[in-house]
Amino acid sequence: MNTICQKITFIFNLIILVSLPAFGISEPVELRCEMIENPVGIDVKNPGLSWKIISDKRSVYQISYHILVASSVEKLDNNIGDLWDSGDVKSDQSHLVQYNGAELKSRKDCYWKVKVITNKGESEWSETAYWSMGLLHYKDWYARWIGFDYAFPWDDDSFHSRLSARYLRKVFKADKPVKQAKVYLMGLGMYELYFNGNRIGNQVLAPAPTDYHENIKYNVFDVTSALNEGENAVGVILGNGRYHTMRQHYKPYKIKNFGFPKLLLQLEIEYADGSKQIIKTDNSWKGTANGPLITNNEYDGEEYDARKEMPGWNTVNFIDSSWIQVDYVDQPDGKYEAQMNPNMKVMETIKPVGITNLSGGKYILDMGQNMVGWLKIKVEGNAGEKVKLRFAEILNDKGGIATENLRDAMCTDIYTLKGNGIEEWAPRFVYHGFRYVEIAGFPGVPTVDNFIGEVVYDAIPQTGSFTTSNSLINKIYKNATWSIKGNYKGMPVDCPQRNERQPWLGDRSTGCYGESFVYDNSTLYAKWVDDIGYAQKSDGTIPDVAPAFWRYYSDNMTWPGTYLMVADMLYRQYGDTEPLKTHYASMKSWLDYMKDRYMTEDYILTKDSYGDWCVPPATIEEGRGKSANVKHPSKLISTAYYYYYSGLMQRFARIAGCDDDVEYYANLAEKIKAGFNQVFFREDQMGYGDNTLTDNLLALQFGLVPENKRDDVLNTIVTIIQVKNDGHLSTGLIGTQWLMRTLSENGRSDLAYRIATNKTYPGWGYMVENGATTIWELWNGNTAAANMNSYNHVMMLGDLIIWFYENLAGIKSDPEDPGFKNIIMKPELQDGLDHVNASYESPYGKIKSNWTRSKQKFTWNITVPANSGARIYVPAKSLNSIKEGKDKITENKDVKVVEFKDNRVLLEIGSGEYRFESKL
Ligand code: RAM
Repeated sequence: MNTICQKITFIFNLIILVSLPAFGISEPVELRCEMIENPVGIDVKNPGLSWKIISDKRSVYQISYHILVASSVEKLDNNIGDLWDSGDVKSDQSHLVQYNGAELKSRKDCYWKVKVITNKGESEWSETAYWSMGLLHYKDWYARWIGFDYAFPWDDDSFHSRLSARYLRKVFKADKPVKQAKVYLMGLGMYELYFNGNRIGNQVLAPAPTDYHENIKYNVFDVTSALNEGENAVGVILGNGRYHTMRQHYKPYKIKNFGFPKLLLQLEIEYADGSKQIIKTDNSWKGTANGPLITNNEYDGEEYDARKEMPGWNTVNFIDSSWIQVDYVDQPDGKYEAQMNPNMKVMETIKPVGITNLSGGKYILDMGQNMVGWLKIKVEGNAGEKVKLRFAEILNDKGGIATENLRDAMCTDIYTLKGNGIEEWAPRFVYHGFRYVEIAGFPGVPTVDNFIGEVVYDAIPQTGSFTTSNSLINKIYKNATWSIKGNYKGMPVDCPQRNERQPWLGDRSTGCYGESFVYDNSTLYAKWVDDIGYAQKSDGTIPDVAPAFWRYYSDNMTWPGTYLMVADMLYRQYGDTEPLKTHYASMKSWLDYMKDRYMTEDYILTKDSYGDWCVPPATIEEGRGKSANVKHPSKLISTAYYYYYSGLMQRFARIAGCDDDVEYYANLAEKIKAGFNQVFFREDQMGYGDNTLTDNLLALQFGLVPENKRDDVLNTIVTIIQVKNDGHLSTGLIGTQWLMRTLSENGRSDLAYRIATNKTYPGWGYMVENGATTIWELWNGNTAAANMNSYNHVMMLGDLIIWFYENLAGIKSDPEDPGFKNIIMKPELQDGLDHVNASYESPYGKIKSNWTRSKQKFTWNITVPANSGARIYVPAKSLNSIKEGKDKITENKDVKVVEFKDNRVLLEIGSGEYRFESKL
C-alpha cells in the first residue's frame, strides 16, 4: 500500500504541472450502489458507491474522483449535483465511497455519475446510474396487512401442512398520465405480483426469508410502464414459504411458525400533473384460496389443478363475485427492512440427458446433474389427468428413485391437466434438490423434450472461473459450483432436498470465503450477518441456525463463530467494513457470554457441541450403513477457536475504533495460548489433544504452537497424512477448513495437491469417482445410513476453493489492503500440473492468472485491474532468467523487483496485462 501511495503522490504532483489529455482511460464503468446495480428502494442512508476504471495502459491509479448525485436526470445531465457534489476528492478509493450529501428521505430518486483523474489521464463522466430510497420509517406505510388468518376447509393443516395459495386482487383507477409509479410490498411467505395480468419482475420465491419475528424484507419495483391510464388491476399470489412453515403442530419449542400468508402492499403513483395517489392493501381487496394452486410446501412439493385456473384473475374485467372480502390480519412482529440482496431467479436451464421406462407406467428422468430448482413440464392430455413428479438425488438398485435420505420430505409435485392442447407448467413456491425424477401418470409417452430443468438460486453474478490441466480438479471445482449456487436460497442453506434446508452456521464459516471467488456473494452474506445478529439473545448467546427457524442455542464456539468469520470474509474479499463495525458489540457480547459461562481459570473453553463434525470413518466399510449423526464435542476445538477469534477481534476492534479492546484481546489470547499448550500439548506424540489431524492443524494454523515446536508439529501432521492416512485427509467439517492452506503455508503444498487429487476414499475425488455431480455431505456418502446423507452439501469443501484460487491460481486479496486493492499472486507449482487458468472479477475489475509450465519453463499471463496493484511471486531459477514481454525483468520499467528468494522473484506491479517467462 505504501508504495502505491507514494507513487500516487509523486504522480499527482506531476499532474498539477501538466494537465493530461484524456485518452487510454475509460469513463468509470459498472457503477454500483451498495454493491448492487441501480437498486430500487434501499434503506441505507449513506450508501457506498463503487465504480471500475478500464484502461489499456499499465500502472493506472486513480488520483481523484468527482461524484455528482442529483434528484433528476435533467439536473445530472447539466452537471448539477443538487443532492451531492463531492467536488474533486483526492483519493484512490473507487470502491464503497460513502455518499456524503443531503439527507436522503424516503422514496427519493437519486441519479449519479462519477469521473476520475488518474495518473494516466482524466476520464469523461460515467453513464448515469441510479438508486432510490425505500420507505425508511414505519409511518411511511399507510397500507394495512391483509389476508386470511385461517385454513380453508380444503386445506389440511396438520403435520405435512397442505395450505392452498391465496390470490388477492384489487381494481383501481389511474385516470391521468402517470409520471412514475412504485410499488412497495411484503408478501409473506412468498409472493408473485401482477399488474393488468403482467407479472412484475422475474424474481422467484421472493422475498428473501428472515425470522419474521425479528425483521421482514420488503421489495420495491418501478411499475410505471405496467399501469394503464384508466382502470387497472393489481393481483398477488401468496405462497407459504417459511412463514407458514412446512411442518405444523410439531415441536413448537424447536420449530418456529409465524402464521398464515399475508400481504402489505403500497402502490404510490405520481401523475404528470404533480398530484399523487396511493393504492394500498385494505379491506376493499378481494381474495380467494380456491384457485389452482392447491398446496405449496417447500419440503413436500406443489400441487396445481389447472382445471381450477381463473383466467384473467389479475385483470380488470375478471368477475370476482365468488371471491371474498379479505380480512385485516395481525401484523408480523418483525421490523420492516429493504431487501438489499437480490432475489432468486431461474438462473439457468438444463435439458435432461435420458428417460427410462419403469414398469407400471412410470418413467425415470435423468437430468445428468444434481440440481436445485424445479422441472418445467410440457404435456398434452385430457382434463383431470394427473402427472405426478417425485424428485430424488439417487437411484436404488432397481433403477427407481431412492428417497430414504429425504426423510419425511415428500418432494412431489402434481399437475392436473385442464385438457385443451399443450400445457406448460412449473411450480411457483417450492424447489427441489434432485438429479432424477420419477414421472407417473404422464399422458402418452414422455420424451426428454417434454421437460426442462430450471435452476433456481440467488441472482448474483458469477465472478470466478477456474480450469487446470487436471481433469479431476476441474470436475471437483464444477461439482462445488453446483452445490454452492444450489444452496443459495436468500440465505445459505445446508441442503436443498431433505426435511431440513436450514441455514446452519457451521457449514459456511470458511465456505463463504471460498464461495466468494465463484459468486459475488457480498450482499447475500451481509444479509446473513444481520440474520445472525437478529438471532442473538439478550444474554449474548448465538444459535447454530440463523435465521433461527429452528431454535438451536447449543452454545459452542464453531457454529456461532461463523458470525465473525463471515464478517471477516466480507472485509477481506470485498473491503466491506460495515458488517463488522455494525456487529462488533454483539460479537463481543457473544464472546463474553461464552467466556463467562464456559472458560476455566486456566483459559480452557469447555463447551462444544459438534466437534469435528462428520470425520470420515477410518475405512469406507467401517461407515457402511452407519449414521453419521454422532457428536464428539471437543474442548480443544473450542479453546483453539476462542483463541482464533481473539485474533480476529483485535483487527475488528481496530477497524471499529474500539482501541482499548485491541489490548484486551491480545492479552486474553496470550493466556489462552499458554493454557492451551499446558493442557493439550503432548510431548510424547509431539502433537495436541487426541493427536488427530484436525487437533494439530488448528494448533498450527491458529498460531498456538510455540515457535520452537512448529517444525515438530508440522512433522506430526505430515506423518498422519502420509503414513497413517496413506496420503488422505481425515478431517471433518472443522479440520477441512484449514487443511489445504496449512499445508501450503508450511511448505507442503505437494501434500495438499495429493489430497486434492486422490481418487480413493476419503476425498473429493472419491465422490467424483462414484458419480457425484455435486459435493456430498459425507465423505462416505455412498455407504452411510440414509438418515443423514445429503448429496448436495457444501460443508466438506473446507478451504479447497480458497486453495484453488489463492494457491494454485495465485489470486489472493492482501489482508492488509483488502477487497483486492492489493493482490498477492503466488501460484504454487505442482508436479503433474501443467496449466492453471483462472480469473476473478474483483471490486476493481477482472484479475487473471493463466500459467503454463514445462520442465524448464514457466509462462504466466497476468491481468491486474486499474486502480489496484499486485505483489507477484514468479517461480524462477534466477533473477536473470525472467522476462516480461521482451524485456529482461531487471530492465523493465513497469515492474519493481523486490527480492529473489526461495526460487521466486518477488515483483511489485501496477495494473495492466503482463506476460512473464522464466526458466525453472
Ligand atoms: C446437519 C446439517 C448441517 C450441520 C448440522 C450440525 O443436520 O445438515 O449441515 O451443520 O447438522
